[in-house]
Amino acid sequence: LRFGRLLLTGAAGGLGQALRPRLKAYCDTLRLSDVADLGTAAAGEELQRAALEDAAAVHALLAGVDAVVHLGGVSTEQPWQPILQANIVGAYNLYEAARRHGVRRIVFASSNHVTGFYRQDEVISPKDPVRPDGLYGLSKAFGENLAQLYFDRHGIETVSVRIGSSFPAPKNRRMLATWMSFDDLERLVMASLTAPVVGHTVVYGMGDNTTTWWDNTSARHLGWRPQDSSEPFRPAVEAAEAVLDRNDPAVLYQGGPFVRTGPFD
Ligand code: 15L
Repeated sequence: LRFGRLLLTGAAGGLGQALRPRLKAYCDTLRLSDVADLGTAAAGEELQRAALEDAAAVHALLAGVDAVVHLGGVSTEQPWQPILQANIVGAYNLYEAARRHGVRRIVFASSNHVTGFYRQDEVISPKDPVRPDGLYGLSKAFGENLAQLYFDRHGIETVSVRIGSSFPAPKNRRMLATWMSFDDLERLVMASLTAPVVGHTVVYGMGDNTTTWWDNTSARHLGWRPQDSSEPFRPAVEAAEAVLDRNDPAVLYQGGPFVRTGPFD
C-alpha cells in the first residue's frame, strides 16, 4: 500500500466504476465521491456524495487525503451551464481545497477533446497548442491551465491525462487510434501518482495502438508505457463499420463526432 487515503471523484462514472476496485489495492482508505449514487461502501471505502460546484462540500472531500484522482465532472459535450458548474467552478473548488488541505498531487482526467480540432493526419504532442472541439474540450483546457497555475504558485503537482477512449473495447474505427484499456488506464494513473517528480505533466491516455495521432515522448519521465493494443479488435471493428466519408468533419478531425456536437445550433 502506497497511500493512506486516496480520493476518487466521479466514482460513479464509467471510468470511476472501473478504477474503484483497482485503486483499493494501493491505499488503506479509498474515499469515493460523485453526485450520483455510489451504492454501499466495501471494506476500506468511504462514500462522500458531493456536487463539485459546492465549495464547502468539496472542501470537506479533501480533508485528510494524500492524493486525488479527479474524474468528476461533465464528460461529454453539453450546454454551457452544467459544464461551467462541474468542470470550471468544480475544478477551481477542487484545487482550492487541495491547496488549503496541503494535498500534493492530483491526477486530472483531461480529454483528447482539448486538441480535438487537429486532423487525423497529424501526429501531435502535449507541447502543441490546444485546439478544443467544443465547450467540453475547452473546459478541460481550463482544468489543465488551472493545474499549471497551482503548480507554479503552490507546488501542487498534477498529471493531466488527456484520455482518448477508455472502454472495454474500441467501438468504432476512430477508437482504433484513441482506445486505451482499463489495465493501461490503471497503470497510467498509478505511474502518475507515484512518479517521483511530475510538476505539471500532460500525457495522452492511449493504448499501444498501431494507428496513433499522439506522441507522448515528453511524458516518458512518468515511467509508463501502454501495453494493450487496439489491433486485435480491428477486424471486427472494420467489419461492423462501413468505410467512412473523409469529407465528414467527424471523420476528418481527431475529436470525431464531438466536433459537430453541442450547443452551437
Ligand atoms: C471523452 O472525453 C468522453 O468522456 C468519452 O465518453 C469518449 O467519448 C471519449 O472522449 C472519446 O473521445 O472517445
